Amino acid sequence: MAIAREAEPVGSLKEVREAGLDREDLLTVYRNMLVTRGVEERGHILYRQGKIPGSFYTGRGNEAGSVGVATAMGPNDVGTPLHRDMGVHITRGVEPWRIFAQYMGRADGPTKGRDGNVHMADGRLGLIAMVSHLPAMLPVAVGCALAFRIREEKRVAVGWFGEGASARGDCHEAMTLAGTRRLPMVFVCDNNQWAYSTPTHLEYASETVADRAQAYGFEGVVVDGTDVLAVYREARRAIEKAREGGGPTLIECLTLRMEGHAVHDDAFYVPKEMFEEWAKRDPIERFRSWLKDNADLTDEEEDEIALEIKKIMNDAMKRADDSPLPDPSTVTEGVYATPEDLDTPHHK
Ligand SMILES: Cc1ncc(C[n+]2csc(CCOP(=O)(O)OP(=O)(O)O)c2C)c(N)n1
Ligand SMILES: [Mg+2]
Repeated sequence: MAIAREAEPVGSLKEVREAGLDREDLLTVYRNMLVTRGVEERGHILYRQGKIPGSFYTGRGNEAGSVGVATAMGPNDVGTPLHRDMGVHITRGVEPWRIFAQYMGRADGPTKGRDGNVHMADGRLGLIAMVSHLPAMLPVAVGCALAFRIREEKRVAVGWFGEGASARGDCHEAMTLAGTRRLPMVFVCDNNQWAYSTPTHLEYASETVADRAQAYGFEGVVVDGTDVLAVYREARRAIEKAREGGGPTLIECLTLRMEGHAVHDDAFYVPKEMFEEWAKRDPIERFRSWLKDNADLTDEEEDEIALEIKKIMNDAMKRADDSPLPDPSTVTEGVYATPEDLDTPHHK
């Protein structure tokens, strides 16, 4: 039997209000999920057009996990999102055209054309860009949490990791330090049931990843990663608990990776039935029907939002395409931070 708590689904609008979201917030969450998917769907088009150098990664199926957690973060909190967490960038306010520019290696992407992939973040929005080595960003996030503790700031660090990456030593080190020092840290496991072609039973021997939290001295919770409201509620609880000195939480968001590991992988090793089963639990479809049943989302409103997103995507694609490739003479710029780069609320 699992040790970690299993999160309850969020039922009514009343419960959602108690968790801190009004109707306008709910529609913002819905928009952010649609933009997240829209960006990645357009990314596929750019890839097929030969406009994306290198590979292309998406987080299809993880829109609720990424948007739900980011919605619960405070403005001065810090996060280290990974390759399945586009929704974090979108929710924190990265404009879609800058992501398309990033995909295409253009000068207006967050890395100013230094990288054509998801190793990106806008530091002004409290996000730190990932490196490929997984889960190397967890110790970085824990370091932020330690800094907040030392400076006596009421801020929280959120670190993401995959269930496959949880097998590595840096995950253990990060959780040990966060647990022993009771740091203001929230660990979010994007458990999409595959680490490339490795299934979960070959990744960890416990029933859930969140079961490990108890051994590190903090709470573990498993949440349905296709239910954006349940994710939000658990993330908010964990973040506010950490802010008030209650120590870390490990939230495991259970989903299925709905595409290959990256665009070069057709996921032939994932049973067809598994895709069919999880397709019925599409996070955006689930939230849309919840909004209709519980928050009076009308057909007109839905069409209006869909049109709005389509326009954002079209304008963003065009604006990104107009962005130039970086000037080679600037290649050494951005290697080290300037005093101006560090003059943000997140670096104070
Ligand atoms: C230390 C390290 N080893 C191997 C890799 C190659 N690699 C990239 S993604 C990946 C699978 C990761 O699986 P998981 O942590 O479950 O994340 P997911 O991609 O499923 O979101 C691997 C093995 C890497 N990036 N870093
Ligand atoms: Mg995985």
